[in-house]
Amino acid sequence: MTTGAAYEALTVETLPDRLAGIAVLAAKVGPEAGAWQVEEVGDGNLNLVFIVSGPAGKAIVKQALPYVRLVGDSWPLPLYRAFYEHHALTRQAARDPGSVPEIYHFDEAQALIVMEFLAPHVILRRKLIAGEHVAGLAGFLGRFCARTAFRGSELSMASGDKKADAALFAGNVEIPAITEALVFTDPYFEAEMNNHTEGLGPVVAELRGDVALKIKAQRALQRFVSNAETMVHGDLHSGSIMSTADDSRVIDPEFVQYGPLGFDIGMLCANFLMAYFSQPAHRGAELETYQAWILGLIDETCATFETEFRHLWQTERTGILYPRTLFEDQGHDSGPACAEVLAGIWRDAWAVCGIEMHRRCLSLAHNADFEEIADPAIRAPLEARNLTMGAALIHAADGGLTAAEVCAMAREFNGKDVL
Ligand code: SR1
Ligand code: MG
Repeated sequence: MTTGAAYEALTVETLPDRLAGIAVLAAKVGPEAGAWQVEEVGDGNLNLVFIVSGPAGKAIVKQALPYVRLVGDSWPLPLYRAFYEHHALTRQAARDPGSVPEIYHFDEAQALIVMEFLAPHVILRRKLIAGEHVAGLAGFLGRFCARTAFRGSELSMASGDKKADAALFAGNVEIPAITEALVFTDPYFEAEMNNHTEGLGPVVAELRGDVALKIKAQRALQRFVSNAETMVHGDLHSGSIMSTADDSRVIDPEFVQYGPLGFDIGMLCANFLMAYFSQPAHRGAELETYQAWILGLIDETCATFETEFRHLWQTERTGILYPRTLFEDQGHDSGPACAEVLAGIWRDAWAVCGIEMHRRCLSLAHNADFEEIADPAIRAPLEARNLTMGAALIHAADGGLTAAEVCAMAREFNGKDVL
């Protein structure tokens, strides 16, 4: 068993010997570590991910590396992110039961988490690229975002508990710093690690020359770093969701921090929009119906979020914010207060949405939806639609945008020849 030993990255060869002493892993996979099969399947930007299989079943071992995997050891990254991921998963499991994989074991020194092997789940982004449908997806994600947002905030939590939690997660510094730079800032100037598809030059120049846009993006960053409203997942894109045809789970909350209530749903909608704009390169005859399904996801995810948030407002508003003593107990309807909180959530969400649409085409770490379009002459015009809609969203975010209006914008930009 590894507990107490100095950190060492696992390999396919060393894993069975090194983890043989973890009783819960042996119980899930089989008692003879020599009979385990190990495969490294990590395709994300940061970590090692192993599937451990044996006669009794399978488990996942996720281990942090001391550097950014995508870049190499020239970019060191603290191992402590596994500690925060473990705490985030624990809280998400409590706030939205069944939404995340079950944790079997956590080893802080080895920065590793042993957790449930999800099968036959695959990364949602792969399904969206392949044109597959996932029943119940929007309901699941809308509820997840609303429950984790509401139940992690002072709308629900006791003030002391929330402050203690915010203090705990405040130690996660370098990982959110990636978001501060890569997501909010780098897209808007020629940052060192940036890259974009050839042919996008005029669109990129226009974005970077739009000072009002930069101010709005920086305003969103200001809210992201200073507005500790709730515990956010912090990286809720379609690569952080695993689905079957009718079941989904959220994974990978290592970018956890306290942040704006609307952050996660904004980032999520951006990833649906990028799936939408990239579809012409991935689909044939089914293009229109599949794109309509993706926009339907946005609509339904946002509607479910609102419904669930309002329900929690009525049934679980036990924190210091907008207390019943101040409203219902005085014979005053708190509905307008809830509407105002929701309006603030959507302002943040749509700004983040536009910014995420920019960073995945301009900064480091693009997404497969566009990257797997091999021909730049096909990719560039689709990314251009995505980039220009992102800018329109950021500009319009303060204006009370609804999900239906966002979907209408997407349809409009989808028909435009921006380049
Ligand atoms: C250097 S890390 C790049 C990206 O990968 C993660 O999944 C986050 O999305 C991060 O922004
Ligand atoms: Mg991740």
